[in-house]
Amino acid sequence: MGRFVSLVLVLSLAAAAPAAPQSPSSTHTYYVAADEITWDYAPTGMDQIRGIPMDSARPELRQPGRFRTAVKKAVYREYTDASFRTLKLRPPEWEHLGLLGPVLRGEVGDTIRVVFRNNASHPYSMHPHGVFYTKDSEGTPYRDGTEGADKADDAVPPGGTHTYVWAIPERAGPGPHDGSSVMWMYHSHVEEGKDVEAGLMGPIIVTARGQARPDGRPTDVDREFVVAFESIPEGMSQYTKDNIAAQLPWANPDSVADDGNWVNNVNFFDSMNGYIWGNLPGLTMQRGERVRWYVMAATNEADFHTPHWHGNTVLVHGMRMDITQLEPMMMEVADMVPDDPGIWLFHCHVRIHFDNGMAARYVVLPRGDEPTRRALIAAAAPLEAKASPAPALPAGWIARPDRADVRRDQLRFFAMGDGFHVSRGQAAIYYDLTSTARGSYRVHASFTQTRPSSHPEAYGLFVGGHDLDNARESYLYFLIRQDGRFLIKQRTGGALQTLADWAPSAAIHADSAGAATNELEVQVGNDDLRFLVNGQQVASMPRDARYVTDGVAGYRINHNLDVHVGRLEVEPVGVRAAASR
Ligand SMILES: [Cu+2]
Repeated sequence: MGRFVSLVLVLSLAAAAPAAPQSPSSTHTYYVAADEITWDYAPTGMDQIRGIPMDSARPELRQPGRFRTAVKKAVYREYTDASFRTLKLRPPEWEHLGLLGPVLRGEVGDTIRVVFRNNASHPYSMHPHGVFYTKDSEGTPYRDGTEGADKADDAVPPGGTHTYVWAIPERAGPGPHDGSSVMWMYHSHVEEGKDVEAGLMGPIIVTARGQARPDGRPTDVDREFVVAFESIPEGMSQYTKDNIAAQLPWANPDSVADDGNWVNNVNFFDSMNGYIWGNLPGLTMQRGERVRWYVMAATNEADFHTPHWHGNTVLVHGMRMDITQLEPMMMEVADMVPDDPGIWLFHCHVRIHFDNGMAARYVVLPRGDEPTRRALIAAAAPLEAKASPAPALPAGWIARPDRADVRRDQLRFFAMGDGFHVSRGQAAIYYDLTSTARGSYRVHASFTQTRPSSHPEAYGLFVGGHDLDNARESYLYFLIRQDGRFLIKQRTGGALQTLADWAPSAAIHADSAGAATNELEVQVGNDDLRFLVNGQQVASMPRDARYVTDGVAGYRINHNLDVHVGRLEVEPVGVRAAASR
């Protein structure tokens, strides 16, 4: 590093999980609505298991009477408060829940309180398994000798609201042969079958007393996944008639019976969390982590499943397995400590289900083997990146698109592995206000472009950012692109000043296939600014007052790119420089 002396201070900007503080015997309040949505079982349009377009992969999807993969459904969605105006964005680690409702959780001794709003067109409810409920919080209409307020929970009418209160006594928590946590499901139970097939199902995770971290994860678990194996007959949902009317205009919705009809028979979607053929995103973990899988099955006579993990084994009730079993509405917990890095199949082993797309992939990243990590992340990226809906930004991160009319959901920047992934989207800068640097410092990060962009688009670092939330925004940026060229510019308000126009450099790893990794670094020294790619200096300029370098550092990624970025590291250098400012 020449005269630069690295201090031990390294700002590692990991994606911290949002923390929900848990005090002794707390009540956890959730605002959950039943919302009608269009759900796509294959949002990437691909059979991701074989890597071919869904149309050519699955000709049976075009047979008469078959719905497209996007159909009307109802799902449980979490809102920020009782106004039910703002959806609570799912953190990246729960993006894989897909069709499932939010994770409701607590420790033994706590209470879960759910304010439920029915935004749908049918009466729905929330019926929990396992936890303690009184008759006004059971969510099921039947002749149980109750009346009045004790019936308000049974079937919440469209537009109605009901608050369910579920206590978590010892008998709702882990038993003698369980680990530190167990999962229960919740689902709508007005017309139980049709409601569940419509999509209304979700998980409750109960952790033993005193064994949950602030974010709810058990203290002896590093990563949790919830996967529901659901053979969903779209011919037996609350929305069958709507989907026939929308998709099969030649059929008469009213003449189609609910059971055993042709629409039912051809429209089974054998899904995992509502995804078929490997479209389930986000099952990524590190070698050696303590991973807890919670699996469950849906409600109908086809819901007999045998979840099978390739590549690694699990412990179920203390017994070693690589496959477990589920009967309708059953729940199991499987603990894995993956020792075998790779992209692995995770599927139902019941042949008719596997043949019909009940398959996903999970990724085990090695520790320390950087080339293999990057290769795995790149191979898994096209799937992760096109997951639907758009994942939330990692905690603490801010995106500023160049254009004011770009919506948040047009940007995809999310935690992946130990860095971040940016895909498609619009040109933007991404930053975390904690990565502010002053004086003399170096900023660096690795960038892996995972596939070519149709026209060379640029990505890289920015430094000296200030006023990033208003029209006076200013920052200095250093970008590269897939044709092996680099650029240095400064943005001040609306004005752009070119400091070094696009020029080729042999230091840049350029690959005609568009998949290359480059380490970019900006060094702000006492007297000059230096710009390095893969450790080689490609440009330098005197440090003077025209270039503002004190401020926020971050990433700049232009549009139509798919780039994995490593952690941004900001290191102060040179004690003399720091002291002089
Ligand atoms: Cu199955």
